Amino acid sequence: MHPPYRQDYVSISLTGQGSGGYNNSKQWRRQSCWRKWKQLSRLQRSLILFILLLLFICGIASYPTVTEHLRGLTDEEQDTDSNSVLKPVIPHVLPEPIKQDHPALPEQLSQRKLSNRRGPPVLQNRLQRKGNTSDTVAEDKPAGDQKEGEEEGVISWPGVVIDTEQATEGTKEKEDSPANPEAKSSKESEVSRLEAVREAFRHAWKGYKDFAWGHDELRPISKSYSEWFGLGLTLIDALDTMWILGLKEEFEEAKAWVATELTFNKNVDVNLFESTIRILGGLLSTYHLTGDSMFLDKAKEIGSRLMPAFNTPSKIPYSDVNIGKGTAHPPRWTSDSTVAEVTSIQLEFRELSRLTQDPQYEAAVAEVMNQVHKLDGKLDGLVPMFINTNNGQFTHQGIYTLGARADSYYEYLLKQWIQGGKKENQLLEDYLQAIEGVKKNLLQTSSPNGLTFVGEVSHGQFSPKMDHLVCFLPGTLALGAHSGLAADHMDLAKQLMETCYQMYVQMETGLSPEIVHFNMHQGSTRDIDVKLADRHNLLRPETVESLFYMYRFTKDHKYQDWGWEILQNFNKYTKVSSGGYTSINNVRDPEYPSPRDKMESFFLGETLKYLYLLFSDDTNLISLDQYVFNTEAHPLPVWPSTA
Ligand code: DMJ
Repeated sequence: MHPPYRQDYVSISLTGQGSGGYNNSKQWRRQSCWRKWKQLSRLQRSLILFILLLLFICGIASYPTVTEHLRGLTDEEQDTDSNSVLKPVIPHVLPEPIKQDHPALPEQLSQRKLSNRRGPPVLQNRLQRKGNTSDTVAEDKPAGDQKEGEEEGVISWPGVVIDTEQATEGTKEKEDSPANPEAKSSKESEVSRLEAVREAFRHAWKGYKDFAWGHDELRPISKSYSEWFGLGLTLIDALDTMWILGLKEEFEEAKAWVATELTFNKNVDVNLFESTIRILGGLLSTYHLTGDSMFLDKAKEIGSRLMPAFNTPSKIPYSDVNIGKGTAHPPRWTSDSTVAEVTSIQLEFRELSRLTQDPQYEAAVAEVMNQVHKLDGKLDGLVPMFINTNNGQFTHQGIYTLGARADSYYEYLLKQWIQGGKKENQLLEDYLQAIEGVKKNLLQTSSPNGLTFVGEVSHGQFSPKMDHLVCFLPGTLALGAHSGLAADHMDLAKQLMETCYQMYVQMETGLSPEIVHFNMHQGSTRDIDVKLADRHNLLRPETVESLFYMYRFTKDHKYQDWGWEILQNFNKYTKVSSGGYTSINNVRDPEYPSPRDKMESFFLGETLKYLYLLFSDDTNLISLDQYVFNTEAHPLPVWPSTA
């Protein structure tokens, strides 16, 4: 919540004698000032001149400090890497200063209502909004919609107040800027949007710091926390985001916690995939960005503690590892692992081997890729969702999806190929075959507006179901096209990007549900249906992730504008006034979105990071020719060519 805009004035009045009459002529004013000056005593005049001189000198003297502060860490502070054997591939990335050329006027900003326009004009006209927004909405509002004390623009939940007027606090743009980007200069718009993301991050961080410090996840409504692995998951996931956003103070306090409090010598079961992408990935990328070997040491420790997961009959890793005891096991009810999980740990373990010169990490994850490459049971390159850790075969065959349990398998085929310098042909072939498999088996268009979507196949039957998770695909396709693959991948990326955006814009809150179903029948009145159980939003990143890639490669500002709308809606419906953001249960009810009381670590690790990168026009801020993002948005270097 923002206090009302306040401006402080310091005034010096030169009280002159004979200040009786008022004459508005300029000449009179000039003469009058001069007369007043002359009427002052010599001492008074000297004092005033001395103060002016002093102010001038202070201004000059503070200039270097201010610029240094904006630049983030000084060179000496960054260069703490003298102990590490291997250096980062890419010189450390300095947080970019935010150039506040024309900071938005707070009083302008606080007055304006959040503009909540939905959709690109063309499609929005085509879509029949009425039919698109109602049918499957269940009433889950508590009795008495308008709660006591509720004002216009303020959503109240028990124990929480979300101020819808504070959306994108302090940085709102002129009315209708998404539809009218010329309303402000593009530089001005860039600066204010970047600052809005930083503001959102600070707000999320405040909640984490106040109520969940050192724990895994913030529960912002109950002002408490939840523990998953007991490893400060949010803090580690957010490290490189803080670095990239230039939040030096927050970064330093988090770094101090990692250095002094974080211990992996704990009798705790962790999920191999989740701890690899969030913890190992987060530590490795922070090491690369900062050059601080403390992060590499921590990465080595968690990496080696995760290795028991690979001690299985098939060498396909178990899902869970006890990092204190050095034991691993599958989930209690099965000996299967999830295909996406065992094939989306490769970027991190390969990088760990490169940095430590210890091949065991890379060998373990390469074995998994080689086995999956040869397995029967694929559909035109599409993989099933489960794999058995005893015999190394796919199980529960017949279901093919780009959503949960398979998604990042496809992402990591392409990204490993890029990470390794585009030499590993097997990875590329599997990726290209899979994309053809998507086109042949999973791609359809909706009715009435012809949105291209990726459905699922279940035992030969097509289902028009699409997870929000699938929205990583436009970005991955665009990255492939940028990396030299077929240009039609970019065409498909653009179509799917539009669809993912529509998954937001067609909802009453402007936020996507977890899963949608597309209508394919002629005569349908709406393209998108949402089942009652699928209406939640977990603050997921996939759409803004893809928007970032699309903007980087096309420079089409509509992608930034779409991301801007999404950020505003996160601020409007998920921001908790006491600090933090919450996932919500119902994206179709703007009056009662029903908070779930959890801020996932990926909101800080991914969602806000991708939004920041989306709004930045600096293509060197994590260059996509130098870095490849892991599936948790942690940038790892593309390996230097050894040829
Ligand atoms: C993240 O942990 C990763 O992006 C993962 O690949 C998928 N799920 C979440 C975000 O939605």
